[in-house]
Amino acid sequence: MSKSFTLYYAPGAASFVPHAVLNHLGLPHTLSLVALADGQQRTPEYLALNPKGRVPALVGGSLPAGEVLTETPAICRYLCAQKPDAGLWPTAPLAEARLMEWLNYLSGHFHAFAWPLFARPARFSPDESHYETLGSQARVHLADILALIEDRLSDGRAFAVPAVGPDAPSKLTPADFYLLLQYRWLFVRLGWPLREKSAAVDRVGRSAASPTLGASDAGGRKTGVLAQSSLSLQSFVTKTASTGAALPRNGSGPNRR
Ligand SMILES: N[C@@H](CCC(=O)N[C@@H](CS)C(=O)NCC(=O)O)C(=O)O
Repeated sequence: MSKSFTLYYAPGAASFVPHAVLNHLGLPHTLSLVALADGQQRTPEYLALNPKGRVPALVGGSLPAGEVLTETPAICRYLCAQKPDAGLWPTAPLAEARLMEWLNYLSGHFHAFAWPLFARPARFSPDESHYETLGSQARVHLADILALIEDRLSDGRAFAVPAVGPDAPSKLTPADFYLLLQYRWLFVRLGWPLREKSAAVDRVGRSAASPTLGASDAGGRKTGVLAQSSLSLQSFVTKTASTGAALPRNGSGPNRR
């Protein structure tokens, strides 16, 4: 039996994405909680493991002793290489490039820039009186990003990476798990009525929330990655339909900023 990976994670954080990959591929793993709200990511012990002070971080499994892998796209790449036949990481050059295009955009633009502008304004200004302005700018950027993503997905594709020919149809990839997570951030933290306003993102998010993610045990208790990562699929599905909050209007198009 192959050695178990350890994923350092926090509920609802970016670690959801490699966690979903581990689950989907059936790779043996254990989870190690890093309580972000308690500042555990900045303890000397965790910083010794991951000097970036962030989750996710991956150790163990097939990684050589002492290797710590960080950055969501890199971790996903490594995990998918453990089970290439599962096809979660496409090998057709254009499909692979499209996947990297998505992961770069979601992790480098959405997650690293627009989201912290809203969720971590102190990273952008030490002056608290700026936070409200930063928050409204964040909403504009996030609305633009969502509009762009919605536009990309509205050609009816099943998943984020489009079909690149008859031999490479649109298939589930780690980008779909990332989309599902960020979609939920927008819903939970900003209360955006995504189901009505972003039908295509909603459709792809639901496809990614596969039975593996939402698995239950015999007693009906949620056991899948959605439960472990505090992503309740049920509340995700029902609440996205019922909120009445308004989406901010776009600036002047997705590519303006
Ligand atoms: N570029 C990293 C970003 C990871 C990241 O920012 N993780 C957040 C949680 S979503 C975190 O650990 N934040 C802790 C902090 O900022 O103190 C990746 O893609 O994995």
